Amino acid sequence: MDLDAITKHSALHAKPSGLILQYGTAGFRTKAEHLDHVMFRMGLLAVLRSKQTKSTIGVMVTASHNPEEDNGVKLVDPLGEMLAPSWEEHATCLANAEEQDVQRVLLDISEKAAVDLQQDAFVVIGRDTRPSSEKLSQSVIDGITVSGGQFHDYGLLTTPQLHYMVYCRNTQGQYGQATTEGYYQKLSKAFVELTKQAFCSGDKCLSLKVDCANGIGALKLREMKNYFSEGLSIQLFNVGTTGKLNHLCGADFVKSHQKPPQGIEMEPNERCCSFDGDADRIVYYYYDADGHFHLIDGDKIATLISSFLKELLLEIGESLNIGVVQTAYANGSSTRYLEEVMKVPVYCTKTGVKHLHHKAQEFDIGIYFEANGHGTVLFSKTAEMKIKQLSEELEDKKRKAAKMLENIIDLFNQAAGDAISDMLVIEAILALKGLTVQQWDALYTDLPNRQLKVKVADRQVISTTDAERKAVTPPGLQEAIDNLVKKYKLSRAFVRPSGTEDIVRVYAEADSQESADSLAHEVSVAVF
Ligand code: NG1
Ligand code: ZN
Repeated sequence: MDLDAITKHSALHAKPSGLILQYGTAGFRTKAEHLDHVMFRMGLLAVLRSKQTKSTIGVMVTASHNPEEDNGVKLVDPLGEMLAPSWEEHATCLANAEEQDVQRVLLDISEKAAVDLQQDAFVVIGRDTRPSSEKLSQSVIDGITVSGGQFHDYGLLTTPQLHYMVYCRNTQGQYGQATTEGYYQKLSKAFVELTKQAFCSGDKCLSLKVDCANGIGALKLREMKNYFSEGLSIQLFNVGTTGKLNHLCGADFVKSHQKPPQGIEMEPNERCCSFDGDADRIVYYYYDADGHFHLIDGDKIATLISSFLKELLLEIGESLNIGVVQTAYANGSSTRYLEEVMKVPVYCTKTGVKHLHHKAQEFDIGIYFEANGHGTVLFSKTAEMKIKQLSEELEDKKRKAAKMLENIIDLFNQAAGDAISDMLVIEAILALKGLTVQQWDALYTDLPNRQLKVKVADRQVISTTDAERKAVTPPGLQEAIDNLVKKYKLSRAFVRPSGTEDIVRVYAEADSQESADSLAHEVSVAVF
């Protein structure tokens, strides 16, 4: 590494003085104009991580569901996973180093992480459709090239596609071809195979309206549509030609406002879904005949998928262990339904997919979803091999079930939560089971809930334990929350500092919407 060249280039991507940023739940995220130095430095860091792991590393330029003016960056580790926690710290140190310290911090990281600087480095880059993303990804490339790394720039990609590319490249093509073409082929082949069995294929039960949040999902879904044109009819809305990214639309808007996005025409009982700005989240919804809006969030998606997988496992007579992983934001009704009715073990982790993903890896089949619609299903190597073997050995109905499981494995993105892949799984399950959106929704009734954001001077004064369900500091806060919760029926509430915004999040649920609203409000006052 030519440290002098790095110093010279670094000056061209100068850090605004006094700016301190943290590698948070989903990397760095803030106003786009403050990110040039972070991008350059993440190019440098990706090279070090690649040298250390002797693998391809990914860099994704996106701020997901944040407003269009924001941007962000995260690194993707060799198996398509989120960056390891110790490297998140290195990322924060490097991003915040003053200009004259960049060289020293780089050498420090190399030493601490035992990076062999002679090793080759390869980095792949993807970006979302934000106006600022192209220039920012050029700064990442500048960081990579000046530190002697090789790179491939995929240009516009959904976040989960970039995760997929990294995974493919580090498993020598075993997982799939590391191209968008390879991604489309893998998923569409699995989808077409799976839905061949569906008794209602071809008619209107396989038609869906998709709100693309005016983001990258529109471009990619449009490309992909050609691969399964006969199996599923998709109509795209909010495709980015007129509207602003994530503005009054997208999965985050629909989930947090509990209302439909603008820019979509919905008929009663019609199945609709929304992606977020980088297409790693999905939620479903519909209007009933009385004009009531029904949201089907990540919890209900996890439930549908769990029940389908459990049925298939029963059919093939194999006792692979299933676990469902949620966060504190999971609706209490979903947890109860999964545990008591479906009898599947449920685990709660801290917010942020890296925590859920990690926990899900403990099972043969780990199903994880955040309530906001971010999730996927992971299959262990043992489970995958067993299912493959059974699909060759078994006969008739059992063989059919094993084949379905094989296709489901291919259809789920094993590297990250993926709106396109999840959508295809859900559509396939609904078709195979002959379920309408209303029947799916009726699995259980969500407890009324409310999420609020509270602006405080320093959100870090709040620390939590028990997978963020209990506040440890400031003193007295948890007692105050406990006392408020006692006033309502079927109630629960918690607070935690956001990892992506400078706010504290308040969550409350109770037996009625009024109660949930007023509990959330009272807890906000206790926080403030
Ligand atoms: P924060 O801001 O830490 O609550 C939000 C979401 C997470 C996750 C990340 C990353 C909620 C309550 N929080 O995190 O689930 O998706 O963004 O995008 O939805
Ligand atoms: Zn996202």
